[in-house]
Parts: sequence; C-alpha cells; structure tokens
Amino acid sequence: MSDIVRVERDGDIGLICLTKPPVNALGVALRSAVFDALAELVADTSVRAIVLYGEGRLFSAGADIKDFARAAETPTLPDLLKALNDSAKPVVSVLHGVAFGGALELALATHLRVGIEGVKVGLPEVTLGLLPGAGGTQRLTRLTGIAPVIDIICKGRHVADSEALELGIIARLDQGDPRDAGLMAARDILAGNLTARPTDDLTVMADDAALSAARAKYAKGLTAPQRAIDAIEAATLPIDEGLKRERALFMELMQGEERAGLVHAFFAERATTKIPERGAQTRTVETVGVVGGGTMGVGIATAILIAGRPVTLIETQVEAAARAQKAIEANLTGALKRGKLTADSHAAAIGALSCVTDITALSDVDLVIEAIFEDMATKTGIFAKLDAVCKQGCILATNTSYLDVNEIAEATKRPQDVIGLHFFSPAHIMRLLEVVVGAKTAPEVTATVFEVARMIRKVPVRSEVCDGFIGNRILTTYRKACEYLVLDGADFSDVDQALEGFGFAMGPFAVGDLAGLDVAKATRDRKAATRPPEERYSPIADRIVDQGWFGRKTEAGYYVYEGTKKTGTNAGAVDIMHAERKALGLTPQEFSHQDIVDRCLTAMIMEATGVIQEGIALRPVDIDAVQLFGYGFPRHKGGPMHLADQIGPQALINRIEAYAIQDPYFWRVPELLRDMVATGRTFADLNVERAEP
Ligand code: T1G
Repeated sequence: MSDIVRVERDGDIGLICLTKPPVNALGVALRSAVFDALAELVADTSVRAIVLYGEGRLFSAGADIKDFARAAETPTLPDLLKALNDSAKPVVSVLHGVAFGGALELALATHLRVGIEGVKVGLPEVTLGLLPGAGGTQRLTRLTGIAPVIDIICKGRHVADSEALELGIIARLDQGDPRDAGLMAARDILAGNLTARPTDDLTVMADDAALSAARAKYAKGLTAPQRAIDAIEAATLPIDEGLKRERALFMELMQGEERAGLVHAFFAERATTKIPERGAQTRTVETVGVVGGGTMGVGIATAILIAGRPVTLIETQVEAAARAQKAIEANLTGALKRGKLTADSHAAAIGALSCVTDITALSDVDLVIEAIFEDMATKTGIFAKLDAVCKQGCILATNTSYLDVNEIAEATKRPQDVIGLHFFSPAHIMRLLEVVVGAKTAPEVTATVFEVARMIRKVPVRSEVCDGFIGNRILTTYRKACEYLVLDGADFSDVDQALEGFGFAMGPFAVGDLAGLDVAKATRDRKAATRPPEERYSPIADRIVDQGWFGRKTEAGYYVYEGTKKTGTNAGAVDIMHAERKALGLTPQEFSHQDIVDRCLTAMIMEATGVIQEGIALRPVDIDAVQLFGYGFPRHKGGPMHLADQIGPQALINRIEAYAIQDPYFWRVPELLRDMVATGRTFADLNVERAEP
C-alpha cells in the first residue's frame, strides 16, 4: 500500500489517485507506485476501465525537476507511459489545476482526457532548457497537428481549458470533483457513449511550411526550441521511431549548460522565501497606503491593485494626486489588455483606488509604502508623520534604493515596524523585490511582507542594510569594471556588444543612456567627498554629461538616438574617451570580447561574494535571484553565483590576482573564496547548507 498513490474501486471502475504533495511531481517513487497500481487494476478481472486523477490543488507539475541532476531510475516516465498506452483496459485521465510537462505526457498516454474547468495544460520544458522528453512532441502533435504544437512547445506556454478542448487535447470539460468526472467518463466509455483510443494510433500530416517558419523564428535563440522543432518533425514517423528521436534530442539537452542555468533559475525563484523569519506569526494586510505618486509610487500602487487590495495614495498637491490616478488607471488598462486582469477585476481595481492629499487617510491601513524622492531629511519627515497618523501594528515600509533604513526607522517610535521594500521600475512589471531588514525590524514584519510579495507575484529577496543593499552594491562594482575597461582601451560599444553576446538584453552603456547619465552623475557627485584617493576614477562619463548628453532623453549619450531608436555611436563621446585616456597618459590595451566578459562577471562575483561573506544576503542563490529578476542577468546562465561554480573558486582567485597587478585597490580576493578553496566547497554547497536558515 503506497502513501503517494491511492488505488480504489468503484463498481467495475478502478481508480488511481496521485497523492504526493505539494505538486505530485513524477519522481521515481510516484512513477513506481502508479506503475504498480496500473498493473494491479489491469490484472483485476472485476475492473473494466481505469481512472487516473490527482489529489490537491493540481493534477501534477510533471517530472520531478530535482531528479535532473541524478541518473534516471526505472521505471522511467517513458516506461510508465508505454504501460498506460498498452493497457488492455481504457484509461481515462482527469486534469485539474495544472498538468504541465510530464504530467500532460502522462495524460497523453492514456486513452481519453477530461479537463476540469480552470485547468491549464502545457509542455513548458523549453523554459527549463529542455523539450518534452516522454512523448509530448509525438503524442500532442497527433492530437493537434504540427502548427499548434510548435506554438505550444516552443513558447512553453500554458493552454487554457477552452483552448485545450478546441484543440482536442481534452475530450470534454467538466466542473466539480475530478474523481466524479473520471467515473462519469469511464462509464460513458463502457456504455459506448464516448470513444477512448490510444493516441499512438493517430497519425500526423506533414507541415513543412510550419516547420521551416519555426526554424527561422527560433534560429537565433536558445537551443531547446530548435531541438523541439526537430523532435516535432519526427512526429510524422511511426511512433516508436519518433519517440526514440525525441528521447535522443532530450538527452542531448539534458547535458547542456542552458538546462543547468534555467533549472537553477527555476529553483532560485523559489529558494528566496526560505528566510529565518519564516515561522513568525504574520499580520493581516488588507489595505495599503502609498506615499508619493511618482513613477515608483504609481507602479507600486498598480501592483497592489492588480493583486486585489485597495490602495490609498498620498500626494502633496491635488494636481499631482490626479496625475497619479490617471497614470495608475492607464497601467490597469494595460494589465487588462495583457490578460492580467479580467473586465470585472479591472473595474474593481479602479474602484479600489483613491488618490488624496490628506495623510490622515492612512490612519487605518495595514501597510504603508513610502515612495518619494531619495532625500534623507524628507523621508525621515514623512516617517515621523506616518508614526503619528498610522494605527499600531501598521507596517511602515520605504522604497528607498540606497538610503539607510535604520536611520529612517529611528525617525519613528516604532522602528520594529519599519522595513525596506525596494521595488524595481516599472514596479508593476519587474518581479524582484528587495526586502531590506533593519536592525530593529520585528520578525513578524519581515514574514508579513514576504507574504505580501507572494500576493503581488514578486520574487522577494531578503537583504540586510548596507549601501546599495544587494543589487545596487553589485551593480556599482560591475559598472566600475566596465568603466575601467573603457579607460584601459576597450570601446564602450565593444563592452556592450560583448555583454549582449553573453546574453544581457542590453549592455551597461546603453543601459546608462536609458536610465539617464545625469542621474548616475548625481550619484557619483554624492559620493565624491567620500571616494578613497586610491580608487581609480573614470572622468569620461562626467565629460559626456558636461556636453548636455544625458542619454536617450537628450537623444545623445554614449549613443545617438532618433526618439528612442538607437541610430549609432556618439562620435563626440568616442572623442571624449580618447581624449581622457590621453590626458591620463593611458596606452590603450587590446581586450577580446571574452576578456571583457570575464572581467565584468568576475567583478560582479567578487562583490557578490563579499555580500554573502558579510551576511547581507542569506545565500548565493539569493544573489542569483536578484540578478535574474531585477538586473536582466540572462536566465539561461542561471546567475553570477551559478556561473562562479562553473569557473571555480581557484580560477576566480587567479583572475582577481592577475587583474590586481594593475589595480590592487579595486581587485581584492574575498576571504570566502579562499575558504572555499581550502574546504573544497562550492556556492551550490553554501546554498544547501543555508537552505533553511
Ligand atoms: N518538480 C519538482 N518540484 C516542483 C516542481 C517539479 N516539476 N514543480 C514545483 N515544484 C516545487 C517547487 O519548487 C516548490 O517547492 C513547490 O513545488 C511549490 O511550487 C519528461 C522533463 C506547478 C505551476 O515546468 O510551473 O516534465 O519551494 O512555489 O506557484 O518532459 O510550480 O515549496 O520547496 O512553484 O503554485 C515540467 C514547474 C517539468 C512545471 C505551481 N514542469 N512548476 O506553482 O507553486 S520537466 C514544469 C510550476 C518535465 C518531461 C520533462 C509551478 C506550478 P518549495 P510553486 P505555484
């Protein structure tokens, strides 16, 4: 008797129920249990049909992704699916919640599929750097044809219930309990009112046009969609040949770095919620206040309204409040268009927003998020007011991106209720949320905002207080390495091309133009007084700003633009680059694209290792999550710390020591790297050691 599968009988119907929380992942234990249950029911002469369904909020999330690092154990998923397909008795599968990847493949190997309203199905393996490796490219194609399956598999998209019915993935859509729906379908089959048949009996019409169009579309992208097209093409072959071809392509991808990076990113997104404060009693957050109706305030209010919570936004002037209202409503309309809201939830969100100027309107809210401009005196003033106005137990959060959260907290009589919630612009789109825990922040406050983060579909990452927290601190060092490369001989367009070639959507200098070179200069000027004399300083960016070239907004920065469209490199900026090098007596060095990537990533890893060493970040994987969900680090690379393990701590030390010959102040080996060499540990080991802090 297994505790992860329940075998039942209802008259002449046998039932197999998956009962392995949280997501019925099809690891070897569950596969074996289903395999045995099927054999038992097929052998039972009193059973004439079999129903397969899942317990809990979903049917199954597919293969157990945690198994990928291990050798496949038998029965493999293909073994189990063959047994299902070959069953002498009709097998019905009932899909509720979600059926993704191997879960849909499991269902495709049964003889009829029933969906429960609201179900989503899909083969999202490409999002993990893989392709459906247990028959998905062969059996789904037999049901839908080549063109629809290319769209579903190569995008890794989810298929809603009505479309699944339309495409013939499910034979019918029911409401209510999966078990009952399964029994009904099985009885209809036995009564001859419903036709069940092995998907393998179906054939596929060739569609070369769709295949070549897809090859052209995915040619420049990641490997998995390209291999998926090869597998789909094989669906015109007899099933066994097609399955063999699919499996070979699947195993090729399983060995790939893209798969390793994307699977790491999958778990990075989920690892960050494991915080020391996880067990603390959380507070209720039903109503939210936002102070400041600028870009960040508007985005934050939008994110909360989309999650179904009412927002009261405070601005200083009536006109400013009206502008914020308008901007938020425009965002909500955009969310409606993107399918993030239904017509009803859109109307409800609009109705749940009030933009006012009287701060006492926040007297009864559960959470306040302050998002005004970055000035300490102004922020402490606001927090003193909030302290006076807000009810006891209200959480007071600041969206500051670098100011000292402890200093802000000390402006109140309740520092235990103060925390940093650092959103990224646009705040209703960007998934990262840095949760900056102050020295006096109460554990239940931290635990509560992590729940709020899940509610607004963010990836929360816990950070202690330091200048720039996790993300901006690492960005500062990364940017310095980029600027030093330009001082020493690399063209800024070369640096951008090298990092875009590595996988960043945009290189650092193009990002500078987008963010505004004047904003970055203001930050440099703010820090000028405390900049150590030994620290190298590149004056190139300052000289560019002195020309009034602030980037896209002035249609000139490092590059020139027509509107927002980049049309070329700014010759004036190139002249400044050469002139400043000459003025500093620097002889330009040659840097290959690989040299550039190595230096920039090593700088990022060096600073990140310091962030871990100081305990600012809990684990290396938290750093990866920050970079992946807030700073555009290419997802298929997994993140800088995942990459650091591929480079290895000794190789990193060697690099830093080599770079330090020219600049010993900037390039310094973190003690943690030496310790890792001494103890033979990797960043992945640190993630395991600190998985549940
Ligand atoms: N394997 C192992 N663990 C999984 C898992 C999976 N497939 N899916 C989820 N988990 C864990 C997750 O890490 C978390 O753990 C907990 O379950 C809850 O998940 C041969 C090879 C199903 C929509 O790509 O999309 O089949 O953090 O927080 O937001 O072709 O999870 O609590 O310890 O995400 O409600 C293809 C992946 C696999 C689906 C639920 N399947 N999962 O979302 O909960 S490859 C997928 C999801 C494959 C075959 C191939 C989502 C979800 P912890 P959660 P959620």
